[in-house]
Amino acid sequence: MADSKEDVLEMLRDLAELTMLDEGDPQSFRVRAYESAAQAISAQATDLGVLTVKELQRIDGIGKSTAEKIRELLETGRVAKLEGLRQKHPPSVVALLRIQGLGPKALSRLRVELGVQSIDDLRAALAEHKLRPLRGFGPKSEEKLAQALARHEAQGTVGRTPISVALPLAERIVARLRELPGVLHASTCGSLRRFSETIGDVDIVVAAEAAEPVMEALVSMSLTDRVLGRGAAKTSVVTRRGTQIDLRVVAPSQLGAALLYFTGSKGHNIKLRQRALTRGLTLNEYALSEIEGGRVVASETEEQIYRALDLAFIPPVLREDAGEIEAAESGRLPRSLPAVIGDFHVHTTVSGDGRSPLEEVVAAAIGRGYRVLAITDHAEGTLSGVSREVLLEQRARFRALQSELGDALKLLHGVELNIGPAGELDYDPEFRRGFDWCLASVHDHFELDRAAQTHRVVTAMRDPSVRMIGHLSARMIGGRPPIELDLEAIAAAAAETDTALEINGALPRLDLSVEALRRTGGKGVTYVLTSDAHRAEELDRVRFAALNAERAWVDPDRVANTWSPERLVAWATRGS
Ligand code: DGT
Ligand code: CA
Ligand code: CA
Ligand code: ZN
Repeated sequence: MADSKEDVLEMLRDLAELTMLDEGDPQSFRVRAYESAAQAISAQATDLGVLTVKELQRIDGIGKSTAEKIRELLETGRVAKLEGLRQKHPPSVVALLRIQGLGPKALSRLRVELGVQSIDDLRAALAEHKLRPLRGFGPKSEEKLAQALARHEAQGTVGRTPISVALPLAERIVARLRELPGVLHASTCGSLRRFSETIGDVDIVVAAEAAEPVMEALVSMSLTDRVLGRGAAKTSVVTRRGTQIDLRVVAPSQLGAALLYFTGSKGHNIKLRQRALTRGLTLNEYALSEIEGGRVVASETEEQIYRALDLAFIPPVLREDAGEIEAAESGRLPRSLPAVIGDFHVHTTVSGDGRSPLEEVVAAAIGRGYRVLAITDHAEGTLSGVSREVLLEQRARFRALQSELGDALKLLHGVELNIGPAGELDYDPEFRRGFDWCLASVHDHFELDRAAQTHRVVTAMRDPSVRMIGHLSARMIGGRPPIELDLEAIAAAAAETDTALEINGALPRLDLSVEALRRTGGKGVTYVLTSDAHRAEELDRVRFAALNAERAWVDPDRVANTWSPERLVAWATRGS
């Protein structure tokens, strides 16, 4: 049964996406109606379940037909309109939309005229040059699409679910399973617990006395499309959006062994098992036990198992068989990151796409125990950007707010500048100097070559006002590929100019990536974890930035916003 706001939001987003495919038009009236309804719902604090159609309609941005669909979902767990659209546009077709430059209109023609229903179909059609003869396509756009498909496939995300989709989905399922009677523990395992960028399938481990009711609960969730397989303690289902969920239910006494096994990675597991063998032990998903006689040595918690293997506890994000076992053996695991005490990339309603006013963001930052907060709305060069006047007016409110706050929280009046194709920045040097904190990011011209991209970013770094580069690669996981960059040159310029590189915690971005962090690490670069929040609740995304940093073995001393408040403020303000 559907009972949460998240279900309604997912329904509205699916309706928007599938209607766009159906009508071949991202700007259609209906698509925008669903999108604005989703925005309105996400801002609602009330329990939707108690609202009637009439009351729902009173919410700004929700019309009659959307209100009826929300009631239909809440009462029946299904929406007929959506079911129909899903029949017409299966997940394999929706997946094609993630290819850059393939919009709903072109996609619809490829389906009708060439029968393209999946990435495999598209690859075959391109290989046989079937797009050329189509009116409005031709050899040029055929080649462009072939390149876009190659880039899409090179990201290794085809057939995998981006973490931005998988994590909220898994958290919803886990939250519901936790509420079931008899369930003592439920958590995600596999690549999701290791915080991989993309997920092959979602693994969930539950500890309960009886497996059947837990498996039944998953099968009957409204997000479940079909059951792939079912055993005594294991069930696999596929969601309506095409993501596979593997659920295992284990006895509470075996929870640690199960979590360890199903978290993986496979390489990590194999190394652990070899280590066990040299100690006369065997390790499987039930327990660590003695080979002779079978006495169980440890099984209840992961900590106990690591300890029995003479290892320090290894955090899930490090379990990639990248030297972590050797490091755990000799006490050289990276130190975990201290608490984050400030954020340096945060938007308010002053940005066209910001949703929370300044006061709310500040209150949320104080609630998180922050000591420093830079507010960085968009400069005029971006679509959601604003004029000098608006920023100056914001600065005046800012100074007033600061004097009310006293020493509790140091506010920095900042801005997110746009980096032009040749490294140009918004406004003029003097206006930029008036800010306490400027970050600069790439938001367009993704097609430039490596030398040009590197040049534009390094040029921005050399501007005296720029203290940090935002989402360096501008990638969207599973969508837009990263821009091409010479990371060695970027790291050198960042260290030389003392320009920080952001670790952006928005799940679709996670930018710098783990790979880019590894390649720029150890070169004197300072990193800053940020949320890039567009609403106050999103400040919490900084924890994803921290996980990404830990996954990349980043040295905590290189992460500025985990320093002491004195050191951080002195660095951020250059002592002024
Ligand atoms: P994914 O789903 O492709 O994103 O990656 P994982 O790591 O979630 O892989 P998955 O779902 O196939 O399996 C979940 C965990 O189960 C994996 O991380 C480790 C464990 N596992 C799976 N197959 C094997 C195996 O053949 N040997 C060992 N030792 N462990 C395995
Ligand atoms: Ca998995
Ligand atoms: Ca799996
Ligand atoms: Zn931003």
